[in-house]
Amino acid sequence: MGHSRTQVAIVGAGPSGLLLGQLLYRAGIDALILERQSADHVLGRIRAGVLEQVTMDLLDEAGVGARMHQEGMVHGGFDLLFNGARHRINLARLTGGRHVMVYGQTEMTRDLMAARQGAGLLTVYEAADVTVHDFVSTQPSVRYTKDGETHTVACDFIAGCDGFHGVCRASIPRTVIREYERTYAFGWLGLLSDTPPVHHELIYVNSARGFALCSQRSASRSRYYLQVPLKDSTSQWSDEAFWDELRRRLDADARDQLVTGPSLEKSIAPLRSFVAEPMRVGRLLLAGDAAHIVPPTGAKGLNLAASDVKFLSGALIEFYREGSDAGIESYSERCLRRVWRAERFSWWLTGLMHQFPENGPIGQKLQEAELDYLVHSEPASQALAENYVGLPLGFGGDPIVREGPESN
Ligand code: RFL
Ligand code: PHB
Repeated sequence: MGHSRTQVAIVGAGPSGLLLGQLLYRAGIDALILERQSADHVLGRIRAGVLEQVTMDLLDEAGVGARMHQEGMVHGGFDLLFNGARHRINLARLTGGRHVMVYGQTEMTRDLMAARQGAGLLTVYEAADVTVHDFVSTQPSVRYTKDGETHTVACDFIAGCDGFHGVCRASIPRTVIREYERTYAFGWLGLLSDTPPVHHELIYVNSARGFALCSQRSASRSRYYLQVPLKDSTSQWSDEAFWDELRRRLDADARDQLVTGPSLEKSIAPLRSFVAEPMRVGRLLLAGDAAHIVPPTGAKGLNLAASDVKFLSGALIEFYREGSDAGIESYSERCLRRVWRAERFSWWLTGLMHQFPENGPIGQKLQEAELDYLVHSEPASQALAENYVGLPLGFGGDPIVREGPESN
């Protein structure tokens, strides 16, 4: 049985864990990362594609932003397609010049892994049976098995970056943590292909046949999604069936432009809205999908993970440099304010864009009326754009109260 010590034990080597590890390393704080899967498995998961400014800035701060700036695609807008017609949401104009970056989570993870390896830092992949202990004390520890041997790591803090199905949140007594959840009756069937994207920006589609999304990873690699019933499996969806259904949900122009090809990957992701409160119990701090899930419609999941990590790394750096636990104490509250705003936005956009059979034809008509309002009202477009590019980290000071002469 091996014994060792680190300052911060990080469970999970997804974007949250790797980004936290890199920021701590640059601040001179020692961290060990434990990951259940192999590195190849982690890189094989095709997930997010849209980064907000907060995430881009944090990648720069971690010293891993170079390839993103070179290869990522800056998008100043996206299209909403409904009632057979497309309308552009001009993010840059509506938000005073802000934009998003289209750069795959896979590539971001690859950059973080390379930086960690380059710095000679330890990530234990295929760490089995990870357990967390004594986190409501100043001497927590984590235990894991690797190649049949059990290891105990003593630490000051445990960072639970182990995603929705991880062990960290599950180890917190139910009396201390409250979970809010909604599951949806449909999922997203995603297809990745080496074909040029149908459009230079993203297209979010509301159609009577269900939601669709046209996204991309590069000038020659596309990512498409279809809303499908939760009971569907990928084996029911041949590439042909996928492309046929996508064509049916697109407008005539996009249908003509669409280039199809063999899929490189196909998977179904269930949709969920979920928040666990609080995000810290003693010296166990949850970050990213371990604490909250949003349906992917608003492209917020990875970006929320990044803002959690920003707050968490800041709190830990403050603790080690200044001996202050103020940042640790306020961690959960600071994160949750931003989390709930992103939950609200993702919930709303999901409700607006997907088919809910229980709402019947009137549901479809109401969605179309709201979308029509959204693209023709400047304030409504602005609210959409402001949320899509990402609310600023410190957003939320005093409420804005405007008083005109008529309010006397
Ligand atoms: P992850 O990526 O799930 O990583 C958690 C890691 O922890 C490991 N783990 C364990 N390790 C040790 N011991 C255990 N007991 C463990 N249990 C689990 C896991 O193997 C894994 O490696 O969570 P993290 O780091 O918090 O990152 C969150 C993001 O991955 C997620 O929010 C986004 O992918 C969500 N998301 C999107 N977010 C965006 O911001 N923009 C998007 O455009 C976007 N599109 C998406 C998405 C998620 C999707 N799916 C598949 C859910 C599109 C899709 C289809
Ligand atoms: C993606 O490219 O995977 C993607 C883009 C935008 C979203 C969700 C997923 O809202």
